Amino acid sequence: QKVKEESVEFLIPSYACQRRTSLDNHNTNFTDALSHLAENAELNNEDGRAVAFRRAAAVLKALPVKVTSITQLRGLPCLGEHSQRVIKDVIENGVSSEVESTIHSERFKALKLLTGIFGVGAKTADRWFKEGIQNLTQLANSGHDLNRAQQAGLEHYYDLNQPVTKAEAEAIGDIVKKAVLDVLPGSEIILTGGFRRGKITGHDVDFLITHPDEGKEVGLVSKVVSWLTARGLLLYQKNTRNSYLESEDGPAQPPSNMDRFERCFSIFKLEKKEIPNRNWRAVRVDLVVSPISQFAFAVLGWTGSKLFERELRRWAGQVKSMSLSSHALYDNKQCKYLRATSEEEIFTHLGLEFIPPSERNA
Ligand code: 8DG
Ligand code: MN
Ligand code: MN
Repeated sequence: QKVKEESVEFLIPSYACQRRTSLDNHNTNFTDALSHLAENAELNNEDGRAVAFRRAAAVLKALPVKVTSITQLRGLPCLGEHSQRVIKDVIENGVSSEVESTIHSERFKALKLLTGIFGVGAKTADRWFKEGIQNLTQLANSGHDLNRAQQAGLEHYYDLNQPVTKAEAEAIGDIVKKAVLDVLPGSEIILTGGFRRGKITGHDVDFLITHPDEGKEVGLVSKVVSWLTARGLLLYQKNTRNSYLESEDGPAQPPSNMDRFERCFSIFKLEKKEIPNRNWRAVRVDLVVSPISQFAFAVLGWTGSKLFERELRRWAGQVKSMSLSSHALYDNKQCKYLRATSEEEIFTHLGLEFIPPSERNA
């Protein structure tokens, strides 16, 4: 499958995990349009449609040139009729009328605003919208009982919708690292998520923690959370303990793509001297602890992008008859787990060329 640019042809394989996608996107006009439609589909709980738009956008992100003519798209994978129509509209008119009417609709605007509250998903937002709630004031006046996460989300709405910078992520990293080493010397901590892929801002900060002696890491999340709480550094935290169990006859299948690591979804209080009157801002932080034996899988699973992860699992299942999770890789033909101590080894098991984190921005 090829795209023609003058006499040059580029090979674009169909799974996002088979190709390199840097942050250098030459087709933002198209990928933004398709991402809006994907987002709209997600808000409508139309998962299949959403993934189709995400895959189409990812193909355009991987192209080394800016698309200027529909004929360049011939032979490219993952571009369905609907996506092609949107791209054609953007080429011919600068914008897609479908995208424009979608993002300016009351429904889209309200659902986006409401799901922008930490703790509020598409289903909740849709229920509220149907009750006539379209903004934060209406929500606050509605008399709805908000759960603890949503209360914190509403309280820190502004901060949590401000991008987190790399410098802020590193500042939080220094503090969390201190906490981790204080409660369990010898632990290792790495920054995962978008920052590991080279993004300069993010919606949160993702940390993965382990310890070289298997088993020592058990209970680490709660100890780190206590350390941070004692110093007034957490505005909210929800702790989940490890619930992953390898069974004899195959990998434990977590529901959807949620893994079962010991983890904490938190809102961090980051000191910022330059913010007047307050001297701090709120930042979403995810802490995940993995046993060393699963660490390579955890690193791969928490580095993203979300679509890249999804494509890795689809490749594993459809092409290799394997099940990949953030805990393990299981070969359904050989009926055994395939061990790995590095991301490179996992790609090799999967029969894929190694794609470094900075090229996983699908
Ligand atoms: P951003 O924060 O900069 O906006 O982007 P990101 O870092 O890529 O997104 P993210 O929402 O923070 O997710 C980071 C990675 O973590 C992504 O690949 C998906 C993965 N992830 C979750 N939740 C879970 C989960 O419950 N299990 C597993 N295995 N991965 C998860 O976000
Ligand atoms: Mn993130
Ligand atoms: Mn995250």
